[in-house]
Amino acid sequence: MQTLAYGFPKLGKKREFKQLLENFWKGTLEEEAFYEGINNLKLERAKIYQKNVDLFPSNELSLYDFILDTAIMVGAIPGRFQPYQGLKTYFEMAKGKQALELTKWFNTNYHYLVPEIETKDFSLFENFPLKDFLFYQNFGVNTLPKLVGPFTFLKLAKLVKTSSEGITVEKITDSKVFEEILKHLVPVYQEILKTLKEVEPQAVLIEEPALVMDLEPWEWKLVKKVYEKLSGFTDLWVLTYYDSVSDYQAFIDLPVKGLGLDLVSNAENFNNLKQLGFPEDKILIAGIINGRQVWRANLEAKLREIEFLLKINQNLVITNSCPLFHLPVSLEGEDLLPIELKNKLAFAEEKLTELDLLKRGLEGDLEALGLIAESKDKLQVSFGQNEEVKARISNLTEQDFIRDLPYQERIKLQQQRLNLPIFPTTTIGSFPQTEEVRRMRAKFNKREISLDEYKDFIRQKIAEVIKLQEELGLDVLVHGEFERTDMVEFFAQKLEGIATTKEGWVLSYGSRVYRPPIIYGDVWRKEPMTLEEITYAQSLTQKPVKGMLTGPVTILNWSYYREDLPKEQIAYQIALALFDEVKDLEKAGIKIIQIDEPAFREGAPIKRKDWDSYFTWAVKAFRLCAKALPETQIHTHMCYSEFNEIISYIAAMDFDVISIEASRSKGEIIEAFETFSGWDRQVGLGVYDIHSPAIPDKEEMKAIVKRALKILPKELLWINPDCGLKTRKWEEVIPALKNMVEVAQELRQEV
Ligand code: THG
Ligand code: ZN
Repeated sequence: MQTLAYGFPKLGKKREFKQLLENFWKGTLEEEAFYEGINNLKLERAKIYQKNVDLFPSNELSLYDFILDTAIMVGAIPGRFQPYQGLKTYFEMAKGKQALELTKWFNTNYHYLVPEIETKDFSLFENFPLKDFLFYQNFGVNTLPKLVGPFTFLKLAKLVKTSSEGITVEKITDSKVFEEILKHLVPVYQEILKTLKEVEPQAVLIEEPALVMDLEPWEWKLVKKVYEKLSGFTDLWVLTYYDSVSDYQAFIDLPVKGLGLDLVSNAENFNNLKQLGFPEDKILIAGIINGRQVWRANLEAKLREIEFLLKINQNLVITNSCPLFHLPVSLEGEDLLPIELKNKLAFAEEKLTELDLLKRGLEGDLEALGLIAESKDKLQVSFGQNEEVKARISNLTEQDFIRDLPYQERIKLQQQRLNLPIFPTTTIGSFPQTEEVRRMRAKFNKREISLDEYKDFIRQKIAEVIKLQEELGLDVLVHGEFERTDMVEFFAQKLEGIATTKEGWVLSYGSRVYRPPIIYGDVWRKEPMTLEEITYAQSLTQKPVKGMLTGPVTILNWSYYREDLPKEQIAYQIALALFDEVKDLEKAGIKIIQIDEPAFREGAPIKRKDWDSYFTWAVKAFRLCAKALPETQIHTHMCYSEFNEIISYIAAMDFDVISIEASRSKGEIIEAFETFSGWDRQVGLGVYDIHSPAIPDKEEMKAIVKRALKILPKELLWINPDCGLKTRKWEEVIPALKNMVEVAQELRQEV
C-alpha cells in the first residue's frame, strides 16, 4: 500500500503566497523575485509532503487559479486578451477590467475562473504539467504530474456565441456541441501526455471531480471515449471527490490504471465498492482522510477500513478525500485554542501525518500504533455541551417556524410603522472598511487602545455614516458594520460553542483569504451581539435603521462543523441564538432586521436528489430565527445566486424583502420571479455592481428597474447596490449612492 496526498494549501504558513502576489501586483516586487518566492514555496511544500507520504503531485501551485491555468494550457484564451504577454495577460484574465467570471467551485467556498471557449482551435499553449515536473526533478524531487481533466474543464467552461443578436456566453448543454468541442480538446491532452511519457512519472494524476455531478448517459459515454484516447501514454490515475461518482460501474470500467474515490463525503462509493467490487487489475485510490473538515480521524477505525479495502483490492493507495486546500496549513500557530479542542483538530499538515500513521500502523510500527491509540483517547474527551440548548431544540414545535400573520397582513402593519415611499432606497449593510478602521481594530487587539477608546471610535464612525446617509436621502439606514471583520467570523467570536483561529487562513480566490470558524459544541448566545451598535445608530435618526445579522445557514456553511450532530440540528442551534438577537432588537425598537444568507445556495449538495433534504432544513433554520413580530420587517440578502432553480425554496423562507444582484445580469435575474407563480414579496434590486470602482450610470440603473417593472409591480421594488460596500472607497461610494437615490426620486415622478 502506498500513500498519496494532493491539493495541499499553497498559501504558506505565514501567508507568503498572498504577500508575494499582492506585492507583485503593487509593483513592490519584481518578476524575478516573485518567481523566486514562489519557487521557495514550492520546495517547502515538497518537503512537507515528502516527510509524510509516498506520492504527491507537481503542478499544484497555480499563480491564481488552476482552472485558469488549464485554459491557458490548452490555448483557450479569449481574443480580448491576445496577444498573450506572460504574467501581465495572465493577471488581466484573472482580475483585470474584463476578467473572466469568478464562480464557486462545486459546493465549496473556493472560486475559480470560468473559461470562455471562443473557438475549437485548441493547442498546447503552456505545458505547465511538464514544466513543473521538471522543476521538481531538477531538485531531485519525484512527483506525479497533475492536471484537470478535459471533461471537468469543459463542464465548467462557457461557450461564447456571436450572432446577429449579439454575444452570449453560456454553459455547454447541447450534447452534440459538447462532443464536438471535446473532440478538439482531447488531442491537446494527448500531446501533453506524450511529453510526460518521456519523463517517466510513476503515473499522471487527472482530476475529474465533475464525475460526481448528475450526468446524463451520453456524458458517461463521452468520458469513456475520452479516456480510451488518453490511456495509451502513461498510467493515468483519475481522481474524483466532493461526492460519490454518479455512475460507479461506468467509472470503474474506464480504461485507466488508477481510480480515485471519495470515501468520506457519503457512504455511496463505499457501498458500491462492497456490492459491485473493484477491478483486480486497477489501483484503488481510496480517499479516506477528510479534506473538508478539520477533525482528527479515528485512526483505529480507519485501519480497519483499510484492511477491508485491501480485501477488495490489493492494489491500494490511500489518500485525502478531496484536495487539502479547504483546510488551514498547520495547527502549529494556534496557541489560543483550548487544548482539549486542539487535540481533536487536524489541519492540512496534520492530515498528512495521519496518512503516515496509517501506513506505519498497518505495517505494525509500534510507535505509530501507540500514537494511534493515544489520539483515540483524546478524541473521546467531551466538552462544549449545553443541556439547555439541546432541550430548546427538542422542544421546538411547528409554530416556532411560522410567523404569526401571513405576509399580506404583515405588510400592512409594517407599512403603517415605516411609511416608506415607493422605490425605497437602502444599502446592503457595510460601508468602506478604511485603513483607519483596520488600524484602530488592530490597535485594540494589541491592547494599544482601551475598550472604551475603541468603542468611542466605532460610535464616531456610526454617527458619521448615519449623517451621510441622511444627507444622501436614503430611506432605510444601516450602521455601517465598522466593528466587524468578516460577516461570519464576527458572530462566531460572539457565540459560545464556536472557536475562531489565529492563523487558520484559507484561500477563497486569488489572494483573498478568510478564517473559517470551528463549530465544536452546542451553540448559544451569552449576551446580545449587535444590540449596542444598532440601537446607538437608531438613536441618531428618525429614519429606520436595519438590524444586521448573518443567517444560520451561512454561518454553518462558511464554518467547519462538528460531526456528532446532524447539520440540521447545528443550524437550528445557531438559528435560536439569532432568534434571541432578533427579539432583543425588536424590544429596543428596531423595525427592520436583515438576515443575510449569501451561502444559502452554495451549501446545496451537488446532486439534485439530495436537494430537498438540504433545503428543507435550510429554509426551516432561516424561518426559526426570522420568527419576528408581524410588524417587524424581515429582509434577507443573497448575492450572485442562480435563482431560477431554487426559487421555490427561496419563496418558502417567508421573508418580507429580499435584496439580490441584478446589475451584472442587467436585471435578467428578475425572470426567476416570473417563473414562480404568485410571487408577492418585495425585491431589492441590486442596481449597480459594487465590485467595480466605476460610478454607476443613472440611465443604466434606471433600465434595470424598468426591466423589473415589466415583471413585478412597482409596489414590490426597492433600490439598492448589489452587495455590501466594505471593499469600496468613500470617493466611489458617495457619488454612486447619490446617483442611485436620484434614480429612485426620478422614477417616483415617472411611474
Ligand atoms: N466571508 C466569508 N466567506 C466568503 C465571503 C465573506 N465567501 C464568499 C465571498 N465572501 C468571497 N470571499 C472572500 C473572502 C475574503 C475576502 C473577500 C472575499 C477578503 N479577505 C481579506 C483579504 O484576503 O485580504 C482578509 C480579511 C481579514 O483580514 O479578515 O477580502 O465575506 N467567510
Ligand atoms: Zn452580497
